[in-house]
Amino acid sequence: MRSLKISIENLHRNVITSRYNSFNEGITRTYGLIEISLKCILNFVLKPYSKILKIVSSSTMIKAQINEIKSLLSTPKSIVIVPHKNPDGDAMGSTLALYHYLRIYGHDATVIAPNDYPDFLKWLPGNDSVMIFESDLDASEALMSKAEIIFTLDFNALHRTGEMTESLENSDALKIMIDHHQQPDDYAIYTYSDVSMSSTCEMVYNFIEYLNDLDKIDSTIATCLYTGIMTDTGSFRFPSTTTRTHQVVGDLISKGAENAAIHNNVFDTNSYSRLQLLGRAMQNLKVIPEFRTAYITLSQAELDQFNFKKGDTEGFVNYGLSLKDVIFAAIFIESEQEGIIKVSLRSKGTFSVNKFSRAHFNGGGHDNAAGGRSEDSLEATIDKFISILPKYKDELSQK
Ligand SMILES: [Mn+2]
Repeated sequence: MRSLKISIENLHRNVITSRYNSFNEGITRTYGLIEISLKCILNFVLKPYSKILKIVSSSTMIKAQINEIKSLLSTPKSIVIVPHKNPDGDAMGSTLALYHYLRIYGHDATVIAPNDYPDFLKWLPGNDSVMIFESDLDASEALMSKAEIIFTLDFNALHRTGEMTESLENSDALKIMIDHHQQPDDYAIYTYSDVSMSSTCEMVYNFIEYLNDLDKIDSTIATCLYTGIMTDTGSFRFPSTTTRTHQVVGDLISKGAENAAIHNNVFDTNSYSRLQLLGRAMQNLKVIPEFRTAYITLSQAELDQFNFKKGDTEGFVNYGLSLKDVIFAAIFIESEQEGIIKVSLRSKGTFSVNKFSRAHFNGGGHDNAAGGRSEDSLEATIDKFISILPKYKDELSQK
């Protein structure tokens, strides 16, 4: 069984999959019989073992798909590139890197973000070209309706784009997904999904490599990709950081990414009020030693008191995990505007916060980093959280 699992996982890794045979213009979306039957067999055989993809391809098919994408991109197209709602460094880094890459070939490409993102990402090259769906509805809809291709980056299901979901669902554009989150939905013609990847930015690097274009990566693209890999790996310390990640990052530095400056731009731009808010969050930190769990709360009143701006609480949850012996950390942030409690979860080792969030907080993500939400009050949400922990006693007492 073990060898079967390993070979299947190898098969899954680094594959570009497609559900349809699509040709140059993406108009003829006829099912390929061979592909379908292979898909059925593989889905049936793999189901019990597969965590990564429902659809897989053989390596020859990967090549065929790369060639299809290559020919698709060989003439200038109208292209829209979409990150998830509340975009982070990886989402903005990957979409902007792809934007710059596609522009080299004369494509009419635009990044449309579902909503605004924090200031610490606004220095990214190409930032001024980003359209915000929420605040520029008509122009965004116009671009999406004329788009021939839509790339969706760093998310696994269309509803992760919030208000943009319907427009994306209704769009006739050929969709290409590049993402590292678990359990990708089936909406794209081409799905490049790999949950072992550190970041979508590392995958965009691979994607450009598949297209034989590493020499097209200039300092601008390198800067965007470096930013996303750095932020999604917690500055190269999360377990998803591999030898390959460091090789990619090394190459990006040699192509002109200024690593020290990028780190400074992202992490050393705190406002005084953000540090004060961090101080409050640390005072609110609670530890439950029995379950090796730590959690933080921030109420709307506390956010207001410290002049909260989007992105200010980014990374706060990780402080819980920095406690000795703690392997599960959570932060609960009240949002009066959305009428919810935003939940952010982190873990070390094998305890899956993705599963935990899917089961209890309407969310998901990665095994060691996930998000979620609660419609209850802050107090009720905390009560619920604490009451659930005993169910996970065995997993949480792992050493
Ligand atoms: Mn990511």
